[in-house]
Amino acid sequence: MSEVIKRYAGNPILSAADVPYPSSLVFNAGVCKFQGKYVMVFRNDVGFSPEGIKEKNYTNLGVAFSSDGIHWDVRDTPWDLPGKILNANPEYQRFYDPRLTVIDGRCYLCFAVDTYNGVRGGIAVTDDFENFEVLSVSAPDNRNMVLFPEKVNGNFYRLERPFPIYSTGGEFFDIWGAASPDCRYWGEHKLVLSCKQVPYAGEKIGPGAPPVKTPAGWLTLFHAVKIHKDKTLNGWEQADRPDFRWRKEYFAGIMLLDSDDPSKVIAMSKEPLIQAEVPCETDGFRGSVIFPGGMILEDSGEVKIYYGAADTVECLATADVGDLIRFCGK
Ligand code: BMA
Repeated sequence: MSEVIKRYAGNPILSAADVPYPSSLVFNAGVCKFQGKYVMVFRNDVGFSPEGIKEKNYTNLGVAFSSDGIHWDVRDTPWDLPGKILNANPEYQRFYDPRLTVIDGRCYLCFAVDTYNGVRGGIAVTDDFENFEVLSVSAPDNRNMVLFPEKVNGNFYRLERPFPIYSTGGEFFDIWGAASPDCRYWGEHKLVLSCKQVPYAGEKIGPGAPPVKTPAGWLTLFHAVKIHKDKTLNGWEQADRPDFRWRKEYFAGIMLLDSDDPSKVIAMSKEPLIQAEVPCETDGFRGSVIFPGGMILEDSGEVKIYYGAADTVECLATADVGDLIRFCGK
């Protein structure tokens, strides 16, 4: 593990036991500071247990609030955003992996949505985590969208992860960037980071948390996947199937993108920032999955990093912003 991050001693910071409605897996959350509070929108999967997956399983999005970014109060009911969008368009099936970015005082939610036509990446905007407006939904297949917290050269900017399966012949997927004048119409698509450039993983990568602005550039987390051919990882997803074993290790990586042109990587750590090590990370539905979705830079220079662990719980690690920049190689 990198020496740069410190895991919160009370991890996980949120799990199914904290949720006042049906819940089995709580993970891959987006987190931001909004109107004086920390807000988390988390993925809540229902109907999963080590004894088996129930026929009726589903995913919804939970909302939690906190005054310190560590201890969370989960709102009484899930956010009916998926239900409302579903009523309007039955093509959409399952909403997951939310990311939150505050831009000019409004909170933007990026989400992945499984549809009858493939996985699509959507962006909605909200002021109260009840009402919302969907601004755009990408063509399939695309997910892991994150928005930058301010406009760059007058445009909204996002990172995303398309899945070009036919050209790559496997799970070799890269991080792309795109710009938009209004968050609805997207263009200027550019390759930002190829999975081949990440020495410790090599298979698919994807944007993690919305980037944070620093004097050295945009500090940007991503996830990177190594598919082990020679060993299996702990995971009870399909414990009843002896022919299936979980083999995909997910790391959190970190890089710096150019302040004026975020399609340019100016530094990237050759080592993972977070690798699964402790039991709540190595053991669960899909063990050894570290999936960062939130990063907050405090005035003190402390950076809070929120990550889903083992597709089962939500965890927190902290680091000093200067150490993270140096860790990237700057
Ligand atoms: C990815 C996404 C994430 C998940 C990860 C590991 O493809 O589905 O939601 O955390 O796999 O299972």
